[in-house]
Order: sequence, then structure tokens, then C-alpha cells
Amino acid sequence: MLRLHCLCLSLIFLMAGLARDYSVARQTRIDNQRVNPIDGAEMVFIPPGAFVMGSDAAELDQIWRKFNWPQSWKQHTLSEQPAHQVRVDGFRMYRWNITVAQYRKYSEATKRAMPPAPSWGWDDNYPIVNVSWEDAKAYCQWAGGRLPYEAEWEYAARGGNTGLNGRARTVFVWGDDYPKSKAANLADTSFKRAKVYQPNYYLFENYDDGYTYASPVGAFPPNGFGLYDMAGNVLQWCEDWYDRDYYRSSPAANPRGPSRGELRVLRGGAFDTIPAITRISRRLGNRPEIHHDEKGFRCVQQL
Ligand SMILES: [Ca+2]
Repeated sequence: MLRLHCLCLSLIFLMAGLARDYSVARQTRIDNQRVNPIDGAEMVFIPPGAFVMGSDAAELDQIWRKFNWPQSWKQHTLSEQPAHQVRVDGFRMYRWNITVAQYRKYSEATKRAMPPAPSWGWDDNYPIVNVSWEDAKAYCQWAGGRLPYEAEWEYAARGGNTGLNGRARTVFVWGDDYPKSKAANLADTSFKRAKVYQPNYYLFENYDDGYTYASPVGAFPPNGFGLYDMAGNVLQWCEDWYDRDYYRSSPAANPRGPSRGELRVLRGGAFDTIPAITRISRRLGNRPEIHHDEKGFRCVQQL
């Protein structure tokens, strides 16, 4: 009887402890997120910290060997070399890409026209696309924020896997291997149904995420910071000018990109990109005035 009594008491204490832990965890989560009253976007606190940005040649060789990717693709990786340590201040990042509903609200408030609709039409919970870098920048300013700098974007995409202090880095947002379950909206076998698809396009064979084009924001698992779609779905504009050689001379703290250029940085891959282009380190650049149905954005707020 005494033993049963002790067991019951232990259970009560255990449950009280669990409840307290849960409450602390919940409180932390609430403190770490905030809603922007202007556009209703949920923002995640990204703590200040250091990480290893970019890739080294030996690391790329290893990745190429592992996945048996064509050597000709490696020429596109020069801009992500060398790997280098970067420190960034804390900031808040939008949990999801800007949605069609949010952009419509902005469009009505500022009397700016909506961009041309993509082939799949406008759906409220889908990411806005067909926005230029200039459109994206103007939206973030209206919402009281700005576009993320490229270093902030990569740090956030790594979700705490910094490559420092015993923490490994991963090749992709979802890990180091091809995903065993649906991990991101990529150029999968569903992409064969796209009107733009041609037989010579590269596809991620044996992977079907179910989406031919873009997918609703948050349709795939979040990363370690609770950010969605940091791989695939639509490319994300960053604030920085793109310069292939920037990493050779970029500052170690809060890099802001070159002072001038012709292209602006895009990150994250899209529904029409294969895993090689959806690696976290992969950099792309495009002219700031162009818009396309694979390009969208999210904003950040300085603390
Ligand atoms: Ca897809």
C-alpha cells in the first residue's frame, strides 16, 4: 500500500514537472514569435550567432561524388567558395514567404497593381510570385522591415546547424541525403505535368512531392528555426547585390554584399529546381527588375 502511495506521489510530481516544462517551452515559443500588425505575418526570432557560410572545393567534391552529379554542374559553385565563418546579429524573419493574400492587402493599401497571375492563378495561401526585387523591397519597407541580407538568409536556413562548436552543417535544409519523405517542393516527377516542361529538363527522379508548380506556404516540414519553405517552392530575393567573387573578401561580421552590381541575390531553390540547386549554400543572381513565376520573397525585421 505504501509502495502504491509512493508510486502515485511520484507520478504526481513527474506530471507536475512535465507540465512546468511544457509551460516553459510554450512560453519560450510565444516569446520567440511575433505578429507584424501591418500584414499579419508571423515572425520568428533568429538569435545572433556565428556559422560557416558557403562551401569549400573538397566539400563540394565529396557531395558531387556522393550524389554522382555531372562534373559540368560544378562550375556553378564557384560563387559559393570559399567556406568562411560569418557572424550575424539577431533579427526576426517571416515564418513563411509573403502570400498572395498579404500582397493583395499591400496592393490595395498602396494602390499598386498586383503582378501578373501565374499559370496556376492566385490562391490566397500560396506564395506571391512574379514580383521583381524592386517590388519585394517596396513591400518589406511598407511592412516596416526589409529583405534579408544573404548571410542572414543562409544562417536562418541552416536552422542552428552552424558547422561550429561541434554542430554539423547539412547540405540541404532537410539533411545530408535525398529525402525519404516529402521534404520540399522541387522539380520532381510531378513537374513533368508543367506546361513549360521539356524532356531535356533535369528532374529529381523517384521523388514526387505532389506539386507541379508552387505549393501553399507551409506545406512541408519547417527547419530548426521553425521557418517554412527555406528549400524549394519559390526562390527568395535577398537584399544584396550578387558578385561571384564576394566570398573571397566579404567581412566576417554582418556582411551586406558588394556596394554595386547588376544582379540581386536569390536563394532557396524552387518548384522547378533539382536538389543540386536547392543546396543551402547555392547562390543565384538575377536582374532586379525581372519577375518570374518561380520568384517570391519574405521579409525580416531588425531588432
Ligand atoms: Ca514539385
